[in-house]
Amino acid sequence: MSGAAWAFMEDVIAKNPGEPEFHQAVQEIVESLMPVLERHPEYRKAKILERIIEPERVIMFRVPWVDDRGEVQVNRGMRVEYNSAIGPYKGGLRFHPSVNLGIIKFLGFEQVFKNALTTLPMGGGKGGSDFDPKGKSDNEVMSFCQSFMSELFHHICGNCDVPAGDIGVGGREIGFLFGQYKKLTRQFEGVLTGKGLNWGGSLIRPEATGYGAVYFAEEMLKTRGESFAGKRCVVSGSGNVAQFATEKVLDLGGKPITFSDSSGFIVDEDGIDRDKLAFVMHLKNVKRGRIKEYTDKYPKATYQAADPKVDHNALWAVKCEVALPSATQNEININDANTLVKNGCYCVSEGANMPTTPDGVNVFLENKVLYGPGKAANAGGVAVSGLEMSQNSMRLSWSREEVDQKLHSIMVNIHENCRATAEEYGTPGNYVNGANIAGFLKVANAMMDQGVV
Ligand code: NDP
Ligand code: 2IT
Repeated sequence: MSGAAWAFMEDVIAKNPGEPEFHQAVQEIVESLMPVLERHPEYRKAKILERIIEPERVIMFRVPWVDDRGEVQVNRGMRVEYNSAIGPYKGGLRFHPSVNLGIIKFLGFEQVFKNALTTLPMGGGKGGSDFDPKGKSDNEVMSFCQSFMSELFHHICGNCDVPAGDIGVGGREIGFLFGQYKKLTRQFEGVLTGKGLNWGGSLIRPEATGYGAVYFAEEMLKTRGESFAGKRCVVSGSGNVAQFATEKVLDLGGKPITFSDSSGFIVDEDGIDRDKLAFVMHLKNVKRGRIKEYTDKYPKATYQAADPKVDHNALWAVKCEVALPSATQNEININDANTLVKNGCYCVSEGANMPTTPDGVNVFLENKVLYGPGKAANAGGVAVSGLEMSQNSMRLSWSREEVDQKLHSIMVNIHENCRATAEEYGTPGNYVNGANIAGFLKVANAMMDQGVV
């Protein structure tokens, strides 16, 4: 890192103590942007970088609720309204015990650039809670969601801030949150995306992130005259993104062989076909079970429990050509990246947000791996959220084919924009720089137009 970038980061770390994921996300952007700031003294003068890393607003609140035993529980809720230069704040809500302000800030920060890449008019934001939906009854999840929305509704609306799902927040949670918003405001509006199909949701929204990550990988593979046909694909996670990434890999003739959750992972050397995927979808979405149960149904597959004591994730030692990390941040470290490369993996498309550590990213770049960073590769989810907002405003809904075709062309565009921008700034093939610079330029120019606000 250059001296100027170091000095900048020292200030960021001092001002935002105890937020390592946020520092990590900012540092990557700062490194990518140094050549841009050199070319554009007007951004330096207007302190665009200093302003863009500062959230416009942070809201933190108490979420009290009563569990099934009649006991009072207290969680913490938050919403980081990061940047509204190009549209209303837009980004998901994460419900997971690990949630803290630093994690929500890193996610909100990444969202600003990601949303700009979609070409749709959406600013960036993120929210969530340390609430753990795992093991809770539907009634407890509803009580929590209602209490969470009883505060959040003061801050969101269809034209100002539009949350959606993320880890631990899917169709069930969005339903409870929407119901409470409507009760409190008497407004039936597009204030959340990922809604049910018969009350304002968009076709293809559940599929969009996973499909989009695979469309992005397909574009990267095409630059080397390759396709998914016959490729062994290692997928992490077994939630929304992992499931639909797997579905699209099958559509394109690839061979998905793994799923994971926080307890461990399964490997199915015969390949995960559509019937097996349907089993996983039912297991995870309806039964809310664990991925280990896959081996009860398909005994030829193997299960390995996660080992938090080791400095690698054994999932990434499964031999593959394509890796689709789709669980959580920092799930691929430098050891995992080296193992993937050593075993012949040459395409990594990130369904998750920031799943690779910075030294892991360097391994991919040094080894000329086709590496699609999350803020480009997983932008399909928020892009279809943007399309859901458009349909809500027009009070109509598009067909499955129409939305999928728009998603596909958005992902092709994002890929081309990242590719061309990386080349323009002297780092051909580096999609990290391409995504960071292209996303930044759009937001920075809007901020320049709008004055010091
Ligand atoms: P889900 O809650 O549907 O699934 C999350 C999956 O990841 C589960 O299998 C979960 O396992 C696993 N997981 C979560 N936390 C950890 C952890 N700390 N260690 C190991 N495994 C973990 O979430 P999504 O599929 O929606 O999200 C997955 C990733 O994709 C996240 O990084 C999210 O930010 C990103 N993303 C999601 C988008 C969306 O539209 N949903 C859009 C863009 C990005 P377990 O059940 O054990 O917790
Ligand atoms: O990280 C993400 O892009 C999401 N969780 C989806 C956000 C959205 O508003 O659809």
